[in-house]
Amino acid sequence: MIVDNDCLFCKIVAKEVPATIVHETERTLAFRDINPQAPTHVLVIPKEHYRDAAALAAADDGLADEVIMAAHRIAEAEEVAAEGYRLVFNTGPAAGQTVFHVHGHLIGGRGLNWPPG
Ligand code: U5P
Repeated sequence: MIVDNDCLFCKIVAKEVPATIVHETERTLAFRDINPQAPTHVLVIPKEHYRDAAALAAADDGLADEVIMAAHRIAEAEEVAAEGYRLVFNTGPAAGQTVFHVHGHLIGGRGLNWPPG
């Protein structure tokens, strides 16, 4: 498994940094964002280190699907799936990516504007 020892989210996967984990599978992990932007704001990640969504999809056939399905299951568990939610993969600094371990922001529980800021 690819691990980056300097990566904050790899440390969360290793349980070296605390996080409020809401969902875990063999290859994915999901935890609450420490700075939530909505009533539901969960970060969904592959345990393996990939810098962004494109690197994940290119490197491991099927793992991106697992991340997206995990997000949907969490949305159902949080009871935001029926009304609708957003799943955002900020990709690159101009898009606001600050942690370079791919993560989907699952955001829901309130009305969401479009276009985003
Ligand atoms: N974040 C956490 N836990 C941490 C550090 C950062 O949840 O220990 C969150 C930030 O609040 C931010 C996200 O929403 O990680 C990184 O998202 P992005 O800006 O890289 O898309």
